[in-house]
Formats: sequence, structure tokens, C-alpha cells
Amino acid sequence: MTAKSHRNDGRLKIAIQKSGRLSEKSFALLEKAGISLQKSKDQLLCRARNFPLDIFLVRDDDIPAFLTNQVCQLGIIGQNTLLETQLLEAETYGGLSQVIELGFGRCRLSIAVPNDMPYDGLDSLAGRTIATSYRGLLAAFLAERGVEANIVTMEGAVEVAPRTHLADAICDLVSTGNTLISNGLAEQDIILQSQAVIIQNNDMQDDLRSLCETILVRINAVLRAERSRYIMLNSPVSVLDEIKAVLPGSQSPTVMPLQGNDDMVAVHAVCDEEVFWSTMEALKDRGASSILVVPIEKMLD
Ligand code: PRT
Ligand code: ZN
Repeated sequence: MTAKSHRNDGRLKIAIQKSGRLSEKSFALLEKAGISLQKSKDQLLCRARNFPLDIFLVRDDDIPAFLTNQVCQLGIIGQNTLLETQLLEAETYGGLSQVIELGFGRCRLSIAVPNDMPYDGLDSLAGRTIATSYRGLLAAFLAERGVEANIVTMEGAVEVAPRTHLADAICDLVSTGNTLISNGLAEQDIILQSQAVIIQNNDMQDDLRSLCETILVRINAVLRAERSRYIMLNSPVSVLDEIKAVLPGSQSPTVMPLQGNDDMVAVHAVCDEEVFWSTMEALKDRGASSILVVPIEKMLD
């Protein structure tokens, strides 16, 4: 069998991180989209039992190449990885696009300097050396702002560079900021806000494209259900319009009569956003009662 004929067996291929910060949530997302998987993380390949889909478990840095080489059609990586890859090798990776923001793996790419280094904006970095694993994003950021600095590329443990005198400052991913603090570094400038995204190779065979669409519709539905809430309450008929106006992100609530009570109605609505305590209190203040907010397991328009 040639490598090419091996590639399209009519099954969609998605590449996710084998082990790391994105893997568990990537797996969970596919499962929520109704994909039943045999979880053996030691393998490179994992077949879905109930959908023509195979999952490649690889290092996150390799995911763009799995797509451009047509081994996989979809992948889940951090925006930071996608953008960096595209900046470094525009020609190879220009055909990849981000199709869905997933809301997990949130972090930022930031410039940080030692606490005792005087810092008065980006100009303080002129002529200095900055260590990073994100040469492309850092160079583009500095060039746009006319700052000339030296960049030294490191694969990992970037936060130790100033202590070892390899660099004056660093540019690295930050989530809680604890790593910076424990290394005596202060975060100064944010270059990029990042989260996990689904990426797709725009160049795809038709049979796979329709499978791809099915899975993307499901994933969008999962994400929407996750951030939506179903709200139920009783409202006096007289204040119904006021109540409707307070319901967050809901288009057209269902209004039903309450048996034996002509002055009251039941209102049910899907809210496209979180329902806060303050919203429930505002509803109650306007006369609503028996307010229930419940999560939604699945929704499809
Ligand atoms: O083995 P493989 O190459 O697949 O994994 P990896 O080690 O390259 O990646 P991994 O698992 O560390 O990160 C995968 C992706 O998670 C990144 O590309 C980001 O999109 C995202 N992400 C989210 C993060 C963080 N948060 C994060 N905090 N990636 C790295 N970090 C680092 C940070 O730089 C610091 O060193 O984690 C450390 C702890 O951060 P603080 O700020 O919480 O202390
Ligand atoms: Zn990696």
C-alpha cells in the first residue's frame, strides 16, 4: 500500500495532543460530541467505535505538519502554536485555518523581565537579549513597534534564562503567573491571548469534508450547550415584558398558562449565556417566582 492510498480510507482523521495541557479536554470534547473512544494513550492511533473517525495522538508541535501532509484533516492546538508555526513557515502552513475557538487551554504570551531590572516600556528592551520559544511571534511584535532586540531561542525552561545570564528578559506563555513569580520575573507586555482551537486543512477531499462538517456542527453544539442555561420561572402577566427584557441572551421565551391562575404564566427560555445570581435577583425584584436555572446537556437547532 502506498502512503497516499493509506491516507483516504473514508475516515476523518483528527490530531490531538498525546499528553499535556490540552489532551484531556480534547478527548473530553470529542466524547461530548458523541464520539466513543477506546482510550489507550500509549498508542499513536485511536479509532472511534461509532463514527468514521480516527484520532492521532501526537506532540502538539507536530499537529500542523500532520494536517499539511494530509495525514489528518482536523487538529486541536493552542492559537500560540498555530500562529507561531504560520509565522515561521508561511508557505507550508498558510493553508491551515482556525475554525472553532474551544475556550480551554487559555494562556497569554508575555514579555517578562527580572524584578530588579528597570522597565519603562518596550524601549527598555532595545539592545537587550530576550529568550523565547516563540521567535516568530516575538520578532513580529517587536518589529511592529520598532524595537530592536536580540532573540535567543530556547526549547523549554525559558524562565531560567535571566538567572543563567543567557538573556536579560523572556517571552513565554503564562497562565497563573506563578512560574514567573517563583523565578523573580515581572510580566510586562502581553503579545498574544491564546486558547485551544480546532484547526482545519482547507484542502480536503469531498467525502471527508462532509464528515468534517458533521463533527464541527456537533462540536459547536456542545460548546453552545455548555455556555447556555435553561431558565424556568413564573411571572405575573402584568410584568411579562419587563421579565422578558431581563432574561439574558434569550430570543423568544415560551410562555404557558398556569392552571387555575389567570394572572400568572410560566416562562421557559434558553439563555445563551451564564445566568448570574444578580440576574435571578433582578427577575425576582420584578415579580418572578419559582426561578429555576438548569444546565443543558445537548442542543441542536
Ligand atoms: O509534549 P508536547 O510538545 O505535546 O507538549 P508541550 O510541553 O509543548 O505543551 P504543554 O502541554 O505544556 O502546552 C500545550 C498548550 O497549552 C500550549 O501550547 C498553550 O496553548 C496551552 N497552555 C495553557 C500553556 C499554559 N497554559 C501554560 N501555563 N502552555 C504552557 N504553559 C506553561 C507556562 O509557560 C509556564 O512555564 O506552564 C507553566 C506554568 O504556567 P503558570 O503561569 O501557571 O505558572
Ligand atoms: Zn509542544
